[in-house]
Amino acid sequence: MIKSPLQIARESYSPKLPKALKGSVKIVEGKNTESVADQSDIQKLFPNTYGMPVLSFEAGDSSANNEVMNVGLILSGGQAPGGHNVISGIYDGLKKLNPANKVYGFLGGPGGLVDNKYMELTDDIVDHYRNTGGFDIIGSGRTKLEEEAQFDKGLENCKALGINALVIIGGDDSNTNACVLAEYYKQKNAGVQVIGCPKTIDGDLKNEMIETSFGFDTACKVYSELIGNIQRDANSAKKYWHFIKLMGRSASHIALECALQTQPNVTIISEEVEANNMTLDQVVEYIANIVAKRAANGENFGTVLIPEGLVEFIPAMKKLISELNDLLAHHEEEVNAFESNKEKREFVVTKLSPEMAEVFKSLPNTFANQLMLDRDPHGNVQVSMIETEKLLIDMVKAKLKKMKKAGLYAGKFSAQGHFFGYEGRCASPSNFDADYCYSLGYTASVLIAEGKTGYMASVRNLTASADEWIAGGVPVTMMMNMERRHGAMKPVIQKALVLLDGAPFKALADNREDWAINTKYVYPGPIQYFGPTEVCDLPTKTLIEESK
Ligand code: FBP
Repeated sequence: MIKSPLQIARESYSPKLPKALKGSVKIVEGKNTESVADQSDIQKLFPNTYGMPVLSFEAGDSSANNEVMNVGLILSGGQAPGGHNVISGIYDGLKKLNPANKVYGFLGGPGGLVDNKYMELTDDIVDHYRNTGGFDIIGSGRTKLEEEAQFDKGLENCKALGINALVIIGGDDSNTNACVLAEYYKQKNAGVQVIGCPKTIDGDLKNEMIETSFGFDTACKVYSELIGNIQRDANSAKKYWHFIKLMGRSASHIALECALQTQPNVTIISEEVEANNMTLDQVVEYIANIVAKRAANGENFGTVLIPEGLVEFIPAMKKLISELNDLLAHHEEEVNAFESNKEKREFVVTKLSPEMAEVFKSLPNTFANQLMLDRDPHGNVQVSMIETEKLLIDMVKAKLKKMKKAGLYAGKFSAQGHFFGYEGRCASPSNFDADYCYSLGYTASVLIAEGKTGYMASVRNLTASADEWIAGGVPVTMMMNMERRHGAMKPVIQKALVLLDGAPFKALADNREDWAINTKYVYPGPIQYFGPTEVCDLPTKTLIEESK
């Protein structure tokens, strides 16, 4: 494989570790824990893994197991920068404990465990991937591990390889499944521990003990560089409005972080749209009014950041999507049998409630077609396939036309649409993510050696220097509550949406009127890997605001 000069230089980067992980590690047990909500339900469902204490690591005498251990790794869900460093952290941690320990990677995500597709990781392989982006070392996938038959097959495959522990590197759904698996193996006394690692660029797997998921930092820095570049172009040419949709699934953390980094003219936050019960038309009106105000100052250009999950937070659209999810689950074959989108739409209208049929019919055809696309394996609408940025451009254009007629707008509106998501998911991890991921992986190896199961690796105090980071483990049951999924109440890790009373959102709300009218763009530039720490090692603005 041909490597770029940066890749070659990055190979020798030594990720920074918290000082407690540099030598022998002593485990300190905190208080027993409770789930965030629905305590008695969760306790009943997880009798063997509920209530365990939070663990933190200190330098000191270790009680870790030095016997030979074999560990299996699974990368689950969408790619996030730093996954390879989680793997190298686990690998180095385990090899340090005993060079005879073996690490296997299950291929192509959780499905690899069930289908017994794996490879043994060796020095040569791991060295090749250190500090690189992507999940290509073993691949990822979105197969859901939720049925006992899958757990039993996985156990059989682990036993054949002498695997004593699995590490599942994934988002909230994957870690929920990891916890169910941990409970199942513990209840069976199967001798296979399960540890989770918090991954997702979306930033929505976080709580009191997990300050951020890995990959969020790098992905946001990549998008912010691109937004900054676009803003500079907009401010130079002064002729386009750029509507930029940002990945992040339901939560708007990515849009919010990028807004704090680049100070665009408009930032839509889905959670606020929902809280204010806004209609799509009101969102459009909000944007159009800012376009008109800037035009009055002679500025017919600007930037609008749009979270990809927006449509799901507009109450009428949310209701429509939920009806469509049910409908498509029950009539998938019939819908797919139609040749044209027109026929599909006509069929769908007959199955929706009268109210939602009207909403559906009022949508532009391309948008309605996108809402009918296949769901993901978790039954979610694939928001990355919905071109909200184009929908908003068309609607803002139509609104401005009306405003012009009414004498409320005198300007030119020409817009470009963008969608940033895949550009950042496999980027070379920032120093923050390279260090954080390596520390998470190393932490997972300690949890395994200490015989723990049902824990998620946790590294906290992330706005301090890496030396001062606090590593440990958090029982996954602590993050759980009961939620309705596919028509039944299920235990799941509580998803963290943007908090409207949180410091990062307040930092946006306090400044957005100023940023809307006065051009106050910030141009963050590309991620720096070499150079002064105040340029290269900065955490996200979200973490900085939250730690104030
Ligand atoms: P995870 O939740 O699995 O980390 O995935 C994140 C994400 O990038 C979302 O932001 C996006 O909506 C989704 O994956 C797209 O996934 P896919 O490429 O599989 O459609």
